Amino acid sequence: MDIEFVRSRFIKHFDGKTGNIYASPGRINLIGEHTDYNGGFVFPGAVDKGIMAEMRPNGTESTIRAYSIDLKDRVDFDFHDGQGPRASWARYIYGITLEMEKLGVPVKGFNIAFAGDVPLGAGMSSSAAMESCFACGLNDLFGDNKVSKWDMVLAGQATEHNYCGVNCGIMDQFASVFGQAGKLMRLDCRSREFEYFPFDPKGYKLVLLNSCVKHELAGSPYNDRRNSCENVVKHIAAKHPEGTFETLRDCTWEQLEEVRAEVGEEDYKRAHFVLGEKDRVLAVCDALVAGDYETVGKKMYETHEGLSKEYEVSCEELDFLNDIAKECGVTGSRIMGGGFGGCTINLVKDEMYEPFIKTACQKYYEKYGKAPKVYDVVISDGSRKIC
Ligand code: GAF
Repeated sequence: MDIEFVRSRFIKHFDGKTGNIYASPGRINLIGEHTDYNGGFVFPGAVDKGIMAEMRPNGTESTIRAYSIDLKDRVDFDFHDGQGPRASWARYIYGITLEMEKLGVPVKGFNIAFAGDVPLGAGMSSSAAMESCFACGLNDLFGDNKVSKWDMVLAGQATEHNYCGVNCGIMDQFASVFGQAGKLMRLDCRSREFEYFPFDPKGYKLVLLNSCVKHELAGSPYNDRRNSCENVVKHIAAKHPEGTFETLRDCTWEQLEEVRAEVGEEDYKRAHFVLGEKDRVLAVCDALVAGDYETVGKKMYETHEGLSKEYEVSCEELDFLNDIAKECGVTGSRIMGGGFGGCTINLVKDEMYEPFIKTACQKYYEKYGKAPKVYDVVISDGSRKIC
């Protein structure tokens, strides 16, 4: 992303003065989908696409003057007025400001202009990139950088819950804040312990194919999926008063079978996927350590199948891209992120890369009248101050 471009817009739209520039990335996730809010494991990494913001205190008590460079939209609001702005992009600024204030940061009014190159609605978490970028800026400008990285992750998640209507887990904000170049991270979402995994699969590439079906989690059945999982946990807990059951992480296959009839087939299927996915992430970690990419790929296909048939967060276009990957002999392929549109993530042997991309683009175009967008994955650093 171009620093000079963001700076020129900041200067033009405000009082001619410059501020500080901050950047935060979007993310990929190798495996471990919809496991974060179930206390399971995820395997994300930050990417080289994200959000860049220039920010500067403006001398007011609580007026935010915000400009979205990409949307060419300006919104001014008082973050203490109790309502906040209507524009959905500005609600991320509003929400994170209040959440950082709750953490003790004495935020005052500020000007902000921001732009992004992480594709919107592609399942690469442009929203977490915004939250963590703004949190990083507020922490630096008003908080002496005293707020910890984990608190910024949680502030981003709380922004989604409290101001944007998405009951998400912590994977996206975590990846955006903690990302490191060349490394994926295995996060245990229950204990919040994590480990960096250098990721340089010799002879393979990771590539995303964007179906260009725009995924939108707000108001989507994403929250329903989470409710289904919580319902299953409630039933299992009621049957086992002797145990502690907070999330599906605490539940076994046998316990799930015990409540199958009570919870109904739909909630059963959702939980069944989550238990399988929890195991798959661990299997992929072992396979990566052993350099066994065939197993990594096999697990990715299994995840796709589960997300499509059990969790039901796929769509025709994503299934089509997955089928093409299979036909081409691609090592692994699956829906990435929340689903309902967005990208597939593909683990492809170097020699298969060109023919796969060519075939996928051609066939997708023939069927849907548009080519999927292709993004080569470059694992990059997390939130940071640029200057
Ligand atoms: C979205 C959410 F924001 C994440 O918390 C996670 O649940 C993901 O969907 C699915 O793995 O990106």
